[in-house]
Amino acid sequence: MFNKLKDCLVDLDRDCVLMVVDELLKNGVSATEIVLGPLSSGMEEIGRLYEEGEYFIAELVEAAEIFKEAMKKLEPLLREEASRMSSARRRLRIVLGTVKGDVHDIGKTLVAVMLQAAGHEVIDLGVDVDAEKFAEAVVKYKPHILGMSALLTTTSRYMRKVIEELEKRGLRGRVKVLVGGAATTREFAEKIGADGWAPNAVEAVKLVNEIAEKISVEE
Ligand code: B12
Repeated sequence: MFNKLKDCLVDLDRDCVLMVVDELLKNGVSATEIVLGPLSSGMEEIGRLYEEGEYFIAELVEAAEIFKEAMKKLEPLLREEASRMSSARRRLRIVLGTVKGDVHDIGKTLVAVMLQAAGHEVIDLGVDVDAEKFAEAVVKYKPHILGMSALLTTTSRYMRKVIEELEKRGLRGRVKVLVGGAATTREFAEKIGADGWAPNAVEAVKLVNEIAEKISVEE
């Protein structure tokens, strides 16, 4: 049924997606597995079809809408599941945003939802966020963590600029910088001087919880 769900999404069949999501839930599959499994790999496949010239921007828009509609049903369950996986002793404050020039927000929002559900405070700056705005948010909210998302190769390079802006303003030592999004890798994160990287929302929560543990031990 996982394959069926992925196929329904790739075929942009909204009704089929919602129906199979219901069936999977009825069969006891977790919302986290559904979102990070077939729905995410369906989006990846849609990206591939776009790259190969079979799909166009209209199909990407449609896929995003279907994904968001499925999320309406899944989000309350995701929150419940993420709250159960939380083991952090300390609630951290996280400023999150998609970097300048990039409007992809599905993955970033998913990370925000799961982090909040795991007990952390999230300030979501939205999309197309420039280095100045990130730096100002660090001053204003005093977060423990700054999280950046990028889905485009071109915009992922901007993450380095944000880190440089923090350095320039003497703020770099105040926050841990985490990066993610389809255009990033662990190696990339290391290269630009970030403190961490995660491939998906569950791993992002684990990473933040690890940082929370370290902070509470240090204090
Ligand atoms: C849907 C989509 C769109 C939608 C976005 C709608 C929206 N509201 O987000 C729309 C139609 C707007 C769009 C536009 C474009 N897109 Co687009 N899009 C996609 C697609 C198909 C799916 C993205 C998605 O939502 N995935 C599902 C989520 C759940 O996964 P995720 O984002 O990766 O997030 C997870 C992890 O990465 C991680 N994570 C994410 N952020 C963070 C942050 C932190 C801190 C951490 C720790 C973890 C983390 O956790 C998340 C949850 O598990 C991808 C394909 C792909 N392979 O990603 C292409 C893709 C990203 N798009 C692409 C392109 C080229 C474009 C356009 C340039 C097309 C054009 N010519 O206009 C524009 C750019 C617009 C812009 N300026 O941003 C390319 C990018 C190629 C590249 N390497 O640069 C891709 C890869 C498609 C492809 N294969 O060619 N797109």
